[in-house]
Amino acid sequence: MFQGPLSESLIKKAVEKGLLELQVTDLRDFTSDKHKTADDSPYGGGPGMVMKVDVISSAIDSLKKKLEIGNSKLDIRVILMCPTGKLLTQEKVKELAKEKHLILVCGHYEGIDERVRELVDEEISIGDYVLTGGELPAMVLVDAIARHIPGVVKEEGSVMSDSFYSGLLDYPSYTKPEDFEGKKVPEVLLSGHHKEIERWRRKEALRLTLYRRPDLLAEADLNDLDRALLQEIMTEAGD
Ligand code: 4FV
Repeated sequence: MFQGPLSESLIKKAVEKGLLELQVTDLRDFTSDKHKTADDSPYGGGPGMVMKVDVISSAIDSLKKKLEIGNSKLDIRVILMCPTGKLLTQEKVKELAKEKHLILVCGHYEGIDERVRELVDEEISIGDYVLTGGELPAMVLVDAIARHIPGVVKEEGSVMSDSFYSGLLDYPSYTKPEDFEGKKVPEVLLSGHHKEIERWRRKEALRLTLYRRPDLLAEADLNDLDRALLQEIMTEAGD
C-alpha cells in the first residue's frame, strides 16, 4: 500500500533530495512459524483477528537496533496509529516534524493485542472512524509531517499560510479566469495593494473560521487587528 502514495510528487522528491528517508518493514519477517502468522483469534472469542504482540515487539526492537548502530543515544519515537489514539492536529504534526526518527506501527484486522500499547511512546488517530488498517493513517501522518521538513515544500510561505498553521482556516484563493460565469474575483485581489490584500485575506480567514470552526477561533491567538476585523464582520453581518 505504501508504494503508491509515498512514491509520488512532493514525498518522492523529498526522498530523492535526501530530506526524508522512508522504510517499510514487513511484520511477517518477524514471525516465527512457517505460515508467517502475524495475527491470531482473540482470547475470549469474538469476531476477527488480532495482531500478535510478540511479532510487533521483535519488529520494533530490530528497527531500533538497526537505527542505533553507532549511535545508541538516538532519539526514536514509536507511534501506534489507532482509532483510540489522540486525534492528530497540525500542532502535533509540527511537534513530530522536529523528531529525527519515527517508527509508525500500523494495526490491521480487528485490532492489535492490548500489550502493544506498552511498546509505543504515543497513540495517534486520524479521525473518529474505523479503517481497514493503520497503513493509510501512517501515510497521512508522513505526508503531513513531510510538509514541515525545510526544503520539501518549495515556498515556505505556503506552509506558513496553511489552514490551522496560524490556528485559523485558510483564506479563499482565486486564479484565472477572472470572471467565471459572472462570478468575478474579488477586486482587492486585482488591486496590487498588498497591505489591502493581506488585510482582506486575514478578514476572510477569520470569517470562515468564525462561521465554520468557532472552536478554532476560541483557541487562536488573535491580535488587535483580528479583533477589529471580527467586529467588522459581525457588524456587516448585523450580528
Ligand atoms: C485508525 C484511525 C483506524 C482500526 C482497526 C485499523 C483501524 C484496524 N488508525 N486512525 N481512525 N485503524 O481506523 O488511526 O486494524
